Amino acid sequence: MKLKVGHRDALIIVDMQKDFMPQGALPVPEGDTIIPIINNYLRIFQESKASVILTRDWHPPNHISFKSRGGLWPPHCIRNSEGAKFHPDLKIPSNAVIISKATEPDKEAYSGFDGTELNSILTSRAVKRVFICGVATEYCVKETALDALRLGYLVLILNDAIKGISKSNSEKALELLLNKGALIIEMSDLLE
Ligand code: VGL
Ligand code: ZN
Repeated sequence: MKLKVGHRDALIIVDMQKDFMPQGALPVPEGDTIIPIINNYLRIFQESKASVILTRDWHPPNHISFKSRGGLWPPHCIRNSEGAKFHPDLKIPSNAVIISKATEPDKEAYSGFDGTELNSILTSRAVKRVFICGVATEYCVKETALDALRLGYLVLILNDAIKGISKSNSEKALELLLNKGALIIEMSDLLE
């Protein structure tokens, strides 16, 4: 049985920004290789009148997650910088909703739902299922999916359109998501 995408579905594309791509400040290996696949999902979701959401990491210059403040990461995705831009090859529809997250200096927020309007936007559109792709599997994809599960959405992870920083941590993240009730699917599971 193939899934038919409809107007109560949302495609959530997580953090497909230049700094997370090879050459970026915090590269996800092969992060750019999923762009053509995401573009194909974008076409399907647009044709089906589903919602399209893009999250972006949108840090202030002194964000708590940066090494300078004792965090894990080199500076990345500083708001309004070149590295915070979406990859130019992504075919972003004009009606896509952009969700900026981790915008507060003293608070980490890996999930697209954390401190944002995302849940209220999806609720107002009566969205029931969220299809999640992007980077990084074991950080922002994982936490966005976990929040979506907690909030009561049916969560589908697009396994051919995610990339992680570490292979083993990504596998663990997917296992956790499966255990919590997410479904892991790929392009061939969708009716085109
Ligand atoms: C992310 C590390 C730091 C992500 C964001 O988008 O997965 N990872 N900030
Ligand atoms: Zn970040």
